[in-house]
Amino acid sequence: MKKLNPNEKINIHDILSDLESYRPRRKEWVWRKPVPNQHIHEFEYKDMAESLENSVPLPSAKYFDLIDPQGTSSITTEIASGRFEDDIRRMRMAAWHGADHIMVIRTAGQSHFEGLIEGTPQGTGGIPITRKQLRAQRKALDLIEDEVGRPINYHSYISGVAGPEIAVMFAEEGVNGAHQDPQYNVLYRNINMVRSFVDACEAKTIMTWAGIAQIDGAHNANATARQAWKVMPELMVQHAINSIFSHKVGMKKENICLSTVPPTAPPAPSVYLDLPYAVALRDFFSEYRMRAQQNTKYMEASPREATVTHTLNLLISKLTRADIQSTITPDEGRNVPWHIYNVEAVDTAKQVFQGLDGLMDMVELKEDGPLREKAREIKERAVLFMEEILEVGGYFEAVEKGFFVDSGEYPERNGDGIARQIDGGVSVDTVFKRDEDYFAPVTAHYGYNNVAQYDEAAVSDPASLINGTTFEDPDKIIYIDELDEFDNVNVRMEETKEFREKDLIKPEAEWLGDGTVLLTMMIPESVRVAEFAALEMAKKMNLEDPVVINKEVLQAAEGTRIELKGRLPFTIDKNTLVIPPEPIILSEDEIRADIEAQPMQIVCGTVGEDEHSVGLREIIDIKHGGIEKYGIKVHYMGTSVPVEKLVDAAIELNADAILASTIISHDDIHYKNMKRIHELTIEKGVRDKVTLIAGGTQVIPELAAKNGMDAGFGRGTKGVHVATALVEKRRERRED
Ligand code: Z98
Repeated sequence: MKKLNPNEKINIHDILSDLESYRPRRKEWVWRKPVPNQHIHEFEYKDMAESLENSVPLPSAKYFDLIDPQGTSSITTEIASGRFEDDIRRMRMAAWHGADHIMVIRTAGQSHFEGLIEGTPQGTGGIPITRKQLRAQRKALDLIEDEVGRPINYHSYISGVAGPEIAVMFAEEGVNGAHQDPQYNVLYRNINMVRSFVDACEAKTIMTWAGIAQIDGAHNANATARQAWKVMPELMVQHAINSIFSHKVGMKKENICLSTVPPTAPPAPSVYLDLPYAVALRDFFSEYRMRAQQNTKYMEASPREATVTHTLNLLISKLTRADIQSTITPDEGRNVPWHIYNVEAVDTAKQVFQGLDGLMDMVELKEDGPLREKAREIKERAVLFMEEILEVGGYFEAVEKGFFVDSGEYPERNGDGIARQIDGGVSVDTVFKRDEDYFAPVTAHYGYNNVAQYDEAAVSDPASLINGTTFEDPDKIIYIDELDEFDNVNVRMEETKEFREKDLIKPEAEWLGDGTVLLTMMIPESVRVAEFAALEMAKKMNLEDPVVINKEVLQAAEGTRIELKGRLPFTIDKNTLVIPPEPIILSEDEIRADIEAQPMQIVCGTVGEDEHSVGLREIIDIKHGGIEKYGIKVHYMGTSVPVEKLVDAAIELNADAILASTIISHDDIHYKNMKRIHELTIEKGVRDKVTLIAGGTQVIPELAAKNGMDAGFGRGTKGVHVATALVEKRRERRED
């Protein structure tokens, strides 16, 4: 396949073509490689990983040579628009920002499907996981990982009624990570427990064969419990059950990841509660991997609040350990699926890990006091919980008795746990004992297969009896393209083709061409009035289907912050845009070097009968990032300076340039003054020695040039723009 060009959009048609013969390049999960004590720019980083070949650094990186150090935790982004073809573009953006674990959420209800589905139907809350969808996304990720220069782990969900079938498909299609936990089936999807645990043996064996990293489902108790911080002992029990079960089935401990969430969020004293829990977990499960999920339970629609909670969660990860760091967005709370906030959350994780690099060289967690006492208490409660499970006869009995997701803090019980029956639930009575002569010539199969009675030599490799299964011989995979002629990617792409082929542009939040925009506004009214006023305003702006997605009270009577989404009813044709050439702005280092090599001095003042000084001070004062900071010597002559005086001063000081600030513009006096300065410098024979620059809110650069200036600057000008012009004009004069 042709390599991706960073300046071209990924071609979804290319991805979809010839999928039948596409084979994934690898199966197993790849961890980041730590590079301790790494030199990047002028810094030594203590615990960062290898850098990327291509990435989008943080905005402030422009002050640091555009470096983009990458932490050692794999960073997850969760993507779930419902259309896998749109998700591919999101994966690329997230990868450029530092995500190397791409989790696609599957469509609502798929965990109850009894088998695999084919084709590419549209999903709700996620995408339907199918072979074609997996193959297309893995193919795209293979290109994206080459582009950014780092392996990208692709991930989705195995738990559910069709777990073993999905596990086989994931192994075949190069999926590298998956959630698998029979307790998830039992508690949250009411799938029969016997079936779930039998299936889990098979699914986990297949995952082991393919090197797929596993994430468990314990964190769901956190999200479901009425008070998430009360279920900490139970969470440890759930982790223990799935972890040791997986290990006994054959999975390597380094591929078993515990899905842990800091249980609280502010206004709770969250770190005080969450840190002992994190420590207790890492004490008990030191050989296993930690997947630190962000708190989702207490996530509201405020992006600011979500980001702060995320940052506190990242601090816990840093103070303890996170092999995988998940990122989550406020979009779950406000139903704006997975757009720019995905990328922002990846940046938040990256930024915090960059900022906290080396923290543990300087601080350490106290070995005594409340941290260790609380951690010990959580562990004790967990051990007692596990002992009681054994006392009542085991896990199944404990589930029947409603031990799990009870709102009491163990050993307290409130009797409101999720109770399931051993002989109840979805797919009950679907487990059958294998026949004595059961014969399964397959790879990575759990339990006995009686192959010996047919061929002794094939016992450890039963698939050899059929010249390999689909695992050894992918050509045996039956690839079905589409089954539904209306609900598929081709139909959807036909509907959106003008956005790919015709240079038409619409904003997008969920799907290509959806036209969704987000508006933020402050309405000086109470929350209820503000909400309905905002909706009315959106209608008057011609936004379709406006919905308020976030309301935050500034003060009950004085004002409300409103965020609103709606759809633009029009498109823009790229070819009709008038885009002026991008102004060249020299880097700060280049300007400084030029001034250092040849010092520069200028004279400046507000000319004519004009007492305004603020604008010019913004341009010259070091405090405001003005030209002084580059080492330019500035002779400020004040306000209402006659143009003759300015020119004479320039001659006397042998200045490189005159900066004339002109605010008043009645009768075009500002342009008349410019013309006069230009003529005076000619009369006095210095025009070719001095750069003339005029600035002010009413100055139009083209008209300034017409009136004899070398450059003119209007509203929004910063010191760096003027410094760039001064350096460039002097260079041009030298060349002449
Ligand atoms: C997460 N975004 O953890 P359904 N298996 C396990 C799970 O934890 C989950 C599923 C399957 C969160 C989502 N987890 C929470 C062990 C979901 C999903 O039934 O298709 O939604 O299965 O990443």
